[in-house]
Amino acid sequence: MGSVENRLYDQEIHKIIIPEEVRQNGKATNEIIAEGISFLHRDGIVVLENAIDTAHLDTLNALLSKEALEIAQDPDHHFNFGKETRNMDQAPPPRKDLMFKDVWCNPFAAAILAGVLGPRPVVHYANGNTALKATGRQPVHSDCEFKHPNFLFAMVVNVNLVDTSSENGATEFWLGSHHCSTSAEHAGDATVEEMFEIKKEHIETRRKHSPPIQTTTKKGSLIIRDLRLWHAGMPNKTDDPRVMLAFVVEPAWYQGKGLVKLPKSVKELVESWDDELQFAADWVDEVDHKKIRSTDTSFDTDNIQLNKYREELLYRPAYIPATF
Ligand SMILES: O=C(O)CCC(=O)C(=O)O
Ligand SMILES: [Fe+2]
Repeated sequence: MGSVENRLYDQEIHKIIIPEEVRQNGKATNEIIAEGISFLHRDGIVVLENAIDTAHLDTLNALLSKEALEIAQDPDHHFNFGKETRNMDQAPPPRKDLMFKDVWCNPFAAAILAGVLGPRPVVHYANGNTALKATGRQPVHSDCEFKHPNFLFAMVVNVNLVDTSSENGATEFWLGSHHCSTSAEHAGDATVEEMFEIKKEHIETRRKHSPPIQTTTKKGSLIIRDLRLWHAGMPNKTDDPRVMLAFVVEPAWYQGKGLVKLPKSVKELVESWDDELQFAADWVDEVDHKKIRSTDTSFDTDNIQLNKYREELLYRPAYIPATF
């Protein structure tokens, strides 16, 4: 076998198609769980197709694509990686009639997540990324801007409310990059952006054998990815906002710092999902979802032992060579 750099790997994002009767039944089979876990470990990403009732997504999209234009006018609103990418935070409304279980606590995603993170994983973040018409793209980054452990500790569930393709800004993913993604590969700490971005030399080395992929997804799909996976928001060339919800789920033992701001009016509903996914929530009287900011949260841990051994757990052991 030649060296990694002499070969081009023709990678694809693995898709699991949930049969319609299984989706309606809402119970993950061991086959779905095994396939999901396996490809998540291998590639750091997997897509579940036909996992969500598309009528739920249509309802959310009708509301959120309208709100997107309003939010974009707010001069204080946060755009990810600069205003020219036109990629902004946009959270789902935490309203009982709009908190569809197959979106907020998808049973197939929950079962796979329990398989990789341990029982009753915890949701620490519920927000979204909306790509408005733009020409600029995001830099390649991972969503871990802090000194994170060199093992799997958080997963993102992305739910696009529409079909996606390179036309409307489907996310670019770097398959397998979670295997070589430690804090050392990040560009620096001079700016917040640098803390997220991956060093150019590592990106170019990896591009030679495993170039990035911008896959198409059908409405009704959800994407699960390792928080360490390299990726980038891409320009939406159309006039319709591409709204993509994002939930970050962490192991119960990790004791993540992040809290989802939720109104007390949905406490009973959310707690009824406890056996599948728990929510680390800040229960308040009222939530304006249009003001939720990704910069107000952290995917870091409060676990005393993980903090005690943080420096030791940051990097791969010296006997495992770094390959990008
Ligand atoms: O919107 C996307 O496709 C990805 C956005 C993203 O990765 C980010 O803002 O961190
Ligand atoms: Fe990101």
